[in-house]
Parts: sequence; structure tokens; C-alpha cells
Amino acid sequence: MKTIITTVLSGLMLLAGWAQAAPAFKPFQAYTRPAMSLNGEWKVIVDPYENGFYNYRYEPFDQMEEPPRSAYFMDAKAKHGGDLIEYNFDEAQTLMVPGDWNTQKEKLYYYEGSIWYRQMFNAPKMEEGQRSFIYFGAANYRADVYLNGEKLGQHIGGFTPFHFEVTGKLKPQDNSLVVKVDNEREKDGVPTLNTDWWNYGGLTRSVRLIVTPKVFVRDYKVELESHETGEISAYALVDGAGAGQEVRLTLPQLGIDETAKTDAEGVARFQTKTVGTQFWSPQSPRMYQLTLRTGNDRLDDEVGLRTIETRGKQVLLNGKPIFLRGISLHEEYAANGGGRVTSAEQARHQLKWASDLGVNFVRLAHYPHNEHIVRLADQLGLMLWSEIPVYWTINWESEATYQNAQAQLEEMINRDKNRASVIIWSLANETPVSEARNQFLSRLASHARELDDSRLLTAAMEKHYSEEDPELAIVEDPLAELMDIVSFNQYIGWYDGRHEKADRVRWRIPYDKPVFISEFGAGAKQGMQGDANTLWTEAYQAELYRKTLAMLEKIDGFVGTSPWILADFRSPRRPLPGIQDDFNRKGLMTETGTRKAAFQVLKNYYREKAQEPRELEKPPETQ
Ligand code: GCB
Repeated sequence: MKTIITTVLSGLMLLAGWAQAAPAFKPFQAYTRPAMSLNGEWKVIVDPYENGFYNYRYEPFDQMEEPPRSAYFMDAKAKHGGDLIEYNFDEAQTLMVPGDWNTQKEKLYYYEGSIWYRQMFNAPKMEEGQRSFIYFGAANYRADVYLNGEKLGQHIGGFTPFHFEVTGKLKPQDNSLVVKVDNEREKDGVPTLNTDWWNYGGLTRSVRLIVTPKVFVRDYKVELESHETGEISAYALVDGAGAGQEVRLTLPQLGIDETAKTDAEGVARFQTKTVGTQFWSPQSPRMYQLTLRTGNDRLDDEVGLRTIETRGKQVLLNGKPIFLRGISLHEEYAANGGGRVTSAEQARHQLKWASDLGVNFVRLAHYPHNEHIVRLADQLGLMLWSEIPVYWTINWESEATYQNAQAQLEEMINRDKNRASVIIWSLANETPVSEARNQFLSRLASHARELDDSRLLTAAMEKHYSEEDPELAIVEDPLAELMDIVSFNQYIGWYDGRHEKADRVRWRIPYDKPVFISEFGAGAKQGMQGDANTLWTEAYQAELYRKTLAMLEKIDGFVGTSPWILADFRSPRRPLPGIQDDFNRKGLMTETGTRKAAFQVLKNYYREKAQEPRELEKPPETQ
């Protein structure tokens, strides 16, 4: 209960904080709500000079009391021959939403900058008192949103959802929704200028219009407190009501039917206990239907119930030690020539590829992926690692950068906090140790724990070698003290010597914590034959996998790994002609799904690991 109260309180404090800041991105459990889709073809104007945003004195139109019709968000058209308007959405080209722009039009392949999107729509039929919201799954990286010429707000961060209330702002017909999406990289951004993935721009996830009753369940969290006692705690945040609003929580398959009243902040809390719960696990991903009702509102969802914790060097799922047979994944589905994943179907395809390896765990790198994949993982029994793009050389000194990272963390946790599949929140990837970085990440860590202390916290750290002994690898980082799992990436045999080095390296990891190897790998061009000592061959990559896995087995506290990476993925850092051609080739398969030799090496290893006693134990079903 203490957990819940802290979570709710900090959530409310956040709400208050958000209310002061320009945009207010409160939590919104939107996935299962009925909605009108605004997906499909949108009219677009490519605007590298932000001509539709600034006047010729470089003053932003949307800061003006009466923006001129030349501002693109005014969606104006010349009315007669003497009317000078230099843009026209009606006659403009189109892009599909959801989707990145880079892979939809050849001219936009390398484009980084602003594109204006416009969609026209009629308002759905609404009853008196109902409220409406426009909900964006994600827009990379900066989105300025306008409805019928009025600014709704701005969102920063390319991989998390945001929404605006539009109650009272919709016309029955011909609403003009205009979004300026800008993916220009920024030194102080999150991520910063430098990444090893493609900077796909656009309205990359679905856009939906959601109608709710005046009073509705905006957010909720349900959590199995203990696999021993079967205690479950939950809260619901009701929007539009003050204290005393009745909320009913039911999980019919568990015989749970509880009612609670909201407090002054609109929060209703539940504490209950059941027997006979089948806990969620990879062997048996049991999901339970859940309904929250208040007034005229009803929110339906499905949840898995499980606990995740560490004890010494072990990770325990529902109290039993577990080995994480993982793989890393980018949110890219290039099999049909595309870039970003655009549908549940594609996400399912990715998880099918991963499951063929025999994994029980997927690292969603290096930013929050779409909600489809997280929900599919719930159904399929795949455990997940979810992270924010605090990657490499973030500006640790900047408060704005910190706030940006924190907002992305909040949005990630808010969206997925009810997904049993997500067992790990990761804060950062390969960040260089410094005082400023330590402070930044420790602040972020405490914030993550306040928001959700029911999951494990980690960050992908790095190793170094002992000065006395060049073959003694050490993982020591002040950040490790704050994490539940000591995770690190290492590239022995690729950026660090050749693969035989893995036979010799020993490890010192001085923490009584589980150790997870979040990346290792080697580039290989599928079909490239040659001996196991020649870079880029399938044989080299396969040999590196054999040697690395043997090395990892010797690490004390080794609880799993997510090698880099399931499939080749686009990266502007990878130009080598004939081999890379804009793809990072460390995939175990090509971007279209053709397997390389190393795929089978890892699959065999995972088959063996799955035979180990701890994996064979029957899932604990009841207390
Ligand atoms: C890393 C990064 C990952 C890169 C990978 C590589 O350590 O975490 O984003 O893609 O190495 O291939 O170099």
C-alpha cells in the first residue's frame, strides 16, 4: 500500500508540475478505449526552412495574437486570383500515418527537418457532456499540434505517447488537424546528435480521436504485491470528479469485485487478496480480464499478475530464479522496405522471429517501442526490457536535458506500468562515467523508483580493463550501486580484439547483484562465406557467439543476455559499400529475415539453457 500511495502521490505531484509547464501530458490509459482512427493518408508539406512556422524576421507565427494565413497551421487557401497564399494542403503530396517519412519517399530518405502533416475529419457523434481527446502514439522528435488554426501544444521526445483534450473545439465537419513534426537532431536532446540508428521522422505511430464521458478513468495501476500472500493492490485515477466518486474494480476470473471512493485528487485505492491466482510467466502467460467502472465510464483491459525481484545474484520471477534468454531488438521492420514498425502485425512478426530463437526475454532497444509489441509480449509470455534514449553522450549538465529525459521516462512508465511482460526499466545506454552523469542518472533512478518500484531498474553500462592485467575485465561504475541488475555491453572480438580474446578474458564484477550482458556481437554480411578469422563472414560471427557464450558462462552471477541484435537495422554510421550499405550488420538475420549461421549457435545455446532445472520447474500456480 505504501508503494501505491507513494506512486499516486508522486503522480499527483507530477500532474501539478505538468500543469505549470507548457504542455500537460498526464497519464492516459488509451489503448483499449474505443476510438476513431485518424490514420491513413495525410497531406504533407516538406518545410526545411520552417517557412510555415516563422515569418521572414524569424518570429514564430504561433506566438502571434493573430497568426497570418501564411502560417501553415492556418491551413489557408487562396480565395481568389489576387489572394497570395504560397502553400496548399489540398494539392499537396501525402504520407501514410503511422509511418516514418524516410522510407515512404526516396527524396526523404536522408531528410532531417520539419514536415507539416494535415488531416481533415468530421467529429464523431457525441452526447451531451462527453469529452474528446486527440491521442498520438508517437511523433519523432518534436511535434507542434494545431486544431482549426489553434495551437493545442507541443510535445518533445520521439517514442512516447501524448494527447490533447479537444472538448468543445471540434466542429461537426471539416476539422483541420495540423502537426508540424521536426526530427532535426539536437545536441541537448534525448537522444543527442549521435546515435547508431536511423533518425526516422514523422507521425510514426497511430493518431486517434478518443471520446470519453465527462467523468472517466484516466489511469490505473494494478499490481501483485506478493506471490506468497496473493495480495493485490490497485488504484484508479478518475478525471472529472472530486472526492467521493465511486469506482468499481472487477477481475471476474479471480472473483474480485471491489468498490472504492475517490479522494480529493480523484484517486480510488483498492487492496484485495485472492487465492488460486495463476501467476504470469513465460511458461504460462495467464492474463485476467479487468474492468474499471465509474459513472457512465467503463475501461476494460487485461493484466498478468506476477512479481519480479532480485535476491543476491539471482533474478526471481514469482519467487523462482530465472535465466533471461534474450535478444535485443530495434523498432524497425524493414522486411517490406519500410523503417519503423507501423502495426501490431509487424510487431508480431518481430516477436515470431525472436521466439524462433528460443528466447524468453527481449530487450527493446534503445527507446520505448510501440504499445502493440508490449501487449503482444504479455500474451506470448515474453519478458521485456524497456528503455529511454539516454544514449552515449547526453548533455549531463543541462537541466532542460534532464527534464526531457525524465518526461520520457514518465511517459514510458505511465503507458506500460500494467504490462506484466515489462520486468526491467532501463535508464541509459553506454554513458561515460563522470560526476555530472552520475548525478543525472541517480536523480533519474530515484524518480523511476518513485513512479514504479515494482520492476527492476538497470542501465547498460560498460567494462574496462585492469591497468595491471589487460585481460582482467572490470565492471565498476557508481551507477551499478543504484541498479537492481548490473548490466553491461561488451564487444570483445569486434571493437575489442578478435574473438579468441574471449577465451582469455576474466571478469571482476564486485557487486552482490545479478549480472546481465545487455549486448555483444559482430557484424556479418549474410551469405558471405569465408573462414572464422575473416571479419564480416557468417563464420566469424558464429565463432564469436560460441566463444562469447562460453566466456559469459564463467561470470559469477550471470543471469542472462540480450545479444546485439536480432536483425540488421539501418544506421547512418554504417556506410561500408557492399557490406553495410547503411545497415548495421550485427543482426542474427538480415532485415528481411534470412538467418545467418550465428542464429543457430544462439538457438542451440538457449535450447540447452531451457533444459536447466530452474527453467523446467513448473510455474508456481497457486498459493
Ligand atoms: C553499442 C550500442 C548499440 C550499437 C552497437 C554497435 O554498444 O549500444 O546501439 O548499435 O554497439 O553495433 O556498435
